[in-house]
Amino acid sequence: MKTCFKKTRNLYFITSQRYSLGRNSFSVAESAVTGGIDILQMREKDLTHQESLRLAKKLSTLCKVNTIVFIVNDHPELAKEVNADGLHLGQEDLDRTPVCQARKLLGRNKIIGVSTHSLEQIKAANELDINYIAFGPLFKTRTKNYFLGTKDVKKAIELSRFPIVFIGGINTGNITNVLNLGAENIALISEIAAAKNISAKTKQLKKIIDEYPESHNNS
Ligand code: TZP
Ligand code: MG
Repeated sequence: MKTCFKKTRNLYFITSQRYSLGRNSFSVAESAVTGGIDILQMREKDLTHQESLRLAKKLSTLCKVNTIVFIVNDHPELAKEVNADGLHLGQEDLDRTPVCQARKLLGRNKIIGVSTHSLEQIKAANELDINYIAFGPLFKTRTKNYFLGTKDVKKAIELSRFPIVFIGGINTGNITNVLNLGAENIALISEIAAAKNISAKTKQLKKIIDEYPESHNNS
C-alpha cells in the first residue's frame, strides 16, 4: 500500500505535556527526534491558544530541519498556520470539523488522519478523504480508560484502505507482538514522554522497528 508517510515503517510519537514528568513538550520532542522518530504529532489538551501556537511553530521548525513528518492534533487552523504536514482528528472532532472542511482548508498535499476504535469505525473512515487511520487503544494505558486488545489488528489491516497506525499502551515489551500481527506504523505517548532517558528509549523502539524482518509475512 502506498504510504502517506516518508517510509514504510514508522515510529510515531505524540506529545503530551501531561505525561512528560514535568518536562516541556518541546524538549521532550527534541530528545525523541534525536532518538529517531519518523512522525511527530502535537497533542496538547492543557495549553492556551497562544501557548499552542508558540509550541506548534517551534515543533514545525524542528520537524522541517530534521525531515520528520509533523502532524497537529485537533486544530485545523493551527495546522494551516504553522504549515504542518498534516492534521489528526478524533472521532469526536469529526462533527465539529468534517474531513471535507479540513481538506478544503489544508489542500490536497497535506496528510489527514482519523482515530478509530472499532472495525465499524474503520469501515466508515474508508469512505473519507483522508490519508491514514489510527486504531486503538490496543493495550491497557494510563491515557485511556478502556482498551481493545490485539484480536482485531490483522482484520483492521485487511479492512483499511489507508495506511494504519496502531496505538495505545504500546511499549518496548509488547511492540513486537503488534509487529508480528503485521503492523507497520506504531504510535506512542507515555512510553516515550514518560521515559527517564527519552532519546535512549526512542532509539530502543526505533531499533526494534527497523530490525524487524522486512520479509515478515503477516498473512
Ligand atoms: N488514542 C488511542 S490510545 C491513545 C490515543 C491518543 C493514547 C496513547 O497513549 P499511550 O501512552 O501510548 O498509551
Ligand atoms: Mg481530538
